[in-house]
Amino acid sequence: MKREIHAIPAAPISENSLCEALDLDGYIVVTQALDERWLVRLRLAFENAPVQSSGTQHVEILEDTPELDAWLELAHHPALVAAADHVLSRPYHVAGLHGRNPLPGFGQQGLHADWTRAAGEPYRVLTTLWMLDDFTTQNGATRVVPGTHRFPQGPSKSLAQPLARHPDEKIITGLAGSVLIFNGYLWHSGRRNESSGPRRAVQMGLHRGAKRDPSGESLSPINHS
Ligand SMILES: O=C(O)CCC(=O)C(=O)O
Repeated sequence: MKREIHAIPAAPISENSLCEALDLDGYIVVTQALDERWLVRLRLAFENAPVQSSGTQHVEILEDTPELDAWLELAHHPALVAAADHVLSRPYHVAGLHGRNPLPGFGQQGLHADWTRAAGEPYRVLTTLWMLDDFTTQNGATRVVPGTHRFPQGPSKSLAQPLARHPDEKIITGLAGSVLIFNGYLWHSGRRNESSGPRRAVQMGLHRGAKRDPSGESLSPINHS
């Protein structure tokens, strides 16, 4: 079947810069990764999800999710493929895919890494957040601590408290259609949505290695409420 790619091809970042940023900082934001048509298709799953008035909305992606192809196609996005080839090396596979929308007043998480690493182990996890709304300081844009993907451990217990702040943390803002791609060992977290609107994102994780279980690996390592 022919794939429909709606990425805007004028990539604002070269593959070299993307790889350098992933090595040095552990993350990269690719702007204009998705065009409006792709965004509209992805948002439909949020619109069809059960209504929720508090907490963080998690949208499960199932066979009958509207515009499922638009979700699955993200794994083939050129920016993601370049990042995954660099950080994970082939083969790798999608190990978690859902929609995430911290509702107004909710969404603050403690700093965490998505995976822990044994000494000398290669990087195993790449996490992506595809912005379906503009990510702003007000609506709970993700925070990251650059360079922490190189640390063997995740944040200390005290730093992992939701209200704790790291002196070097950076808030990743971006326009809808951007994607934040980061090494799964990077310390990061969602933030409280202080706006009155949504902050919808596709959260997709890739894991090093071939997919073992056709029904999909456990999503638990990449899920934090
Ligand atoms: O949505 C975000 O900003 C980050 C979410 C996250 O880090 C998580 O769910 O583990």
